Amino acid sequence: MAFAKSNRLPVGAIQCDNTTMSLLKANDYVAKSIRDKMAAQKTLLINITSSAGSGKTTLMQETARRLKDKFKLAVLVGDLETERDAIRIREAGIPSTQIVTNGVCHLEAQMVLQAFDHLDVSGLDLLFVENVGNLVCPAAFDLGEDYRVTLLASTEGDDKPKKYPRMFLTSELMLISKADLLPYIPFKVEAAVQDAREVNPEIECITISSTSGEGIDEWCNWLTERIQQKKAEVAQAVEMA
Ligand SMILES: Nc1nc2c(ncn2[C@@H]2O[C@H](COP(=O)(O)OP(=O)(O)OP(=O)(O)O)[C@@H](O)[C@H]2O)c(=O)[nH]1
Ligand SMILES: [Mg+2]
Repeated sequence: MAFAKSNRLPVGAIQCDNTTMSLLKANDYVAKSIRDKMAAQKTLLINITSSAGSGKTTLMQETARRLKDKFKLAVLVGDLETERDAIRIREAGIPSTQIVTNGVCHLEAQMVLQAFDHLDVSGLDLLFVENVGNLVCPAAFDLGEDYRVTLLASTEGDDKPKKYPRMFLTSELMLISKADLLPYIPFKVEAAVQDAREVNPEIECITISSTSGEGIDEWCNWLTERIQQKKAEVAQAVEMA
């Protein structure tokens, strides 16, 4: 199957019905207002997605520990129930607010916008949104992010990029997580990367472990470059206006 990145839909895909389309259009409208707000304050917004339990919150904790003295960071975190992830992230030393979706399997832009009433996002260099753990529905909802980063844990199997293509098609970076477990399980990094690139030839890939620290410097460098790039781009746009 061929994939087109421009409209974030596989070529030849069946369009959803009108009700779903208007829901997604309304979401895109709110996502644009989030994108404009983040541009105005030069905040990089990253949407972190994955299946449940792939290591998103652990990575947020590790990233907080490494970057909190260099940049102003915060995390909005979505889950069906409980405030557990936000508590874990706050324990790592940065602000975090939990969005409880009450059973909804993804975050929508309106939920993120409403959460800004509970989390001070002014002056942030980087805002992460940790999405609900699910490789399906979160792929369809733009949250106004600059980049979508998807974790694929070694324990999930290397076949997932082709089975859940839309998430990998719409992501700029795939993090192969839990690399410390690779010696014990039949996960082939090259196979996962090849499948992800057949879905999305532009996707970048980094192999990481929050446990051993493998790849975490590369991840933090990737973030640092993009924080600086965003500030430079916004400053240039203001100058030209
Ligand atoms: N071996 C290993 N375990 C990890 C690593 N990162 C996270 N874990 C473990 O994986 C489990 C799930 O980690 P979380 O960070 O809660 O995963 P999550 O993606 O935030 O989960 P949800 O928010 O429920 O979707 C926890 O028991 C972590 O300790 C890693 O790099 N290596
Ligand atoms: Mg989590």
